[in-house]
Amino acid sequence: MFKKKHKYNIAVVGATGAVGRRMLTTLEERNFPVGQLSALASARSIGKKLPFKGGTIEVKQLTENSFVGVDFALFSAGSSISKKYAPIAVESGCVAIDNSSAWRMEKDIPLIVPEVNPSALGSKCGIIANPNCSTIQMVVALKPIHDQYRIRRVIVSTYQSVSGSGQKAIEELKQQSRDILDGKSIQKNVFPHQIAFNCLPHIDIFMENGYTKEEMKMVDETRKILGDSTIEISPTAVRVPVFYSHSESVNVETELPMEVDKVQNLLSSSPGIFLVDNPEESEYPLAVDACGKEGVFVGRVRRDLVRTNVLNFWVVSDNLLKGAASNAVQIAELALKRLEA
Ligand code: 25A
Ligand code: L14
Repeated sequence: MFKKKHKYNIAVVGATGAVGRRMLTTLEERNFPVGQLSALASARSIGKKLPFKGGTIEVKQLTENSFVGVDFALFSAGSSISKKYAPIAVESGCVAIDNSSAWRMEKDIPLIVPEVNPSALGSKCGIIANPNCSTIQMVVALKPIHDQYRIRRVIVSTYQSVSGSGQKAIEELKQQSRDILDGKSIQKNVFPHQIAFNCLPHIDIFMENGYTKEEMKMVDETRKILGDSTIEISPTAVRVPVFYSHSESVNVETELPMEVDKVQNLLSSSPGIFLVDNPEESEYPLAVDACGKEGVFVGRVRRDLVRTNVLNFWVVSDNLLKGAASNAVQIAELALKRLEA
């Protein structure tokens, strides 16, 4: 790996996308020590200008030579690009932080949420995988509960915003909403059904077991990140007509009995979590409030009606930030700390 420096050269692959743009703003907002920055995308976007630190940077085409002299490469251009180019980046001496699902479940690839399993990074810094957005916000909330009470089972339903499917999906929700209100017929390109004024229990592809790949990512990645393959997880992933932030209803069963106020205190003192739990004043986490923020927001913490070792809560986070760009930049910060230690 590269040596400790004052500033680091960064490449963002997929810089024009919904996540790539947030990677640029997050590097800026978190004051990452950026030296040279390259914004890379497909040939379609050559010459396009993206805002960075008060100026603009010009988008270049991704090629095999894009990583020469680069220290950190942040990928968010889909799995096939990551499969091909992340090894090339590592070969050129980069730490490659990958937001796609391409490398997450590979045995030797660390899958990191800095608040949850920083030690899994180890000293090896080749490809580092950024987990699935729905998984990240859930494990940030589950980690303190698991440490204290030992989780046995999780039943989760997600309410996922359209921005998870990229910029074209955001446009599709806008256009369908306008067309329906104007009494016109709608176009479907990104989603298999009308998404405006509708809910689709279908994210990513269906697997042979009847679950979707998004649901299975939540099962497999949660176990890998929490380092416990015995946790039972029962997921349902649903796309809802919301632009930004994913929400989740989580039912968690633990080995030891829990008390609501103790769990609330535990959550509010845990890294990355903000407790918003004042139902008398109609205060609970909301997608529109979480949008643009880096935190994971938890509320509606309540006991199961009968059992003392089961709780329900509601967790919301910006899928493009903590679910993708912010977590990726935090991983880069963690890798830097290891380097400087
Ligand atoms: O294959 P997968 O894994 O299923 O992933 C599919 C898609 O999901 C998104 C991402 O879409 C990805 O392509 N995605 C992946 N992980 C995600 C996550 N965790 C995620 N979304 C949310 N959370 P996307 O549209 O957001 O970004 C696609 C980016 O990849 C670049 N790209 C595609 N093919 C490439 C490539 N880069 C290099 N080589 C290739 N062969 C793609 O670049 C984009 O940056 P582009 O040049 O094709 O740009 C697309 C054009 O889209 C417009 N646009 C995008 N965002 C905005 C926008 N316009 C205005 N505002 C925006 N915010 C631009 O016109 C841009 O030029
Ligand atoms: O595995 O909400 O990171 O469509 C990113 C986008 C999962 C689906 C991933 C979405 C995908 C997600």
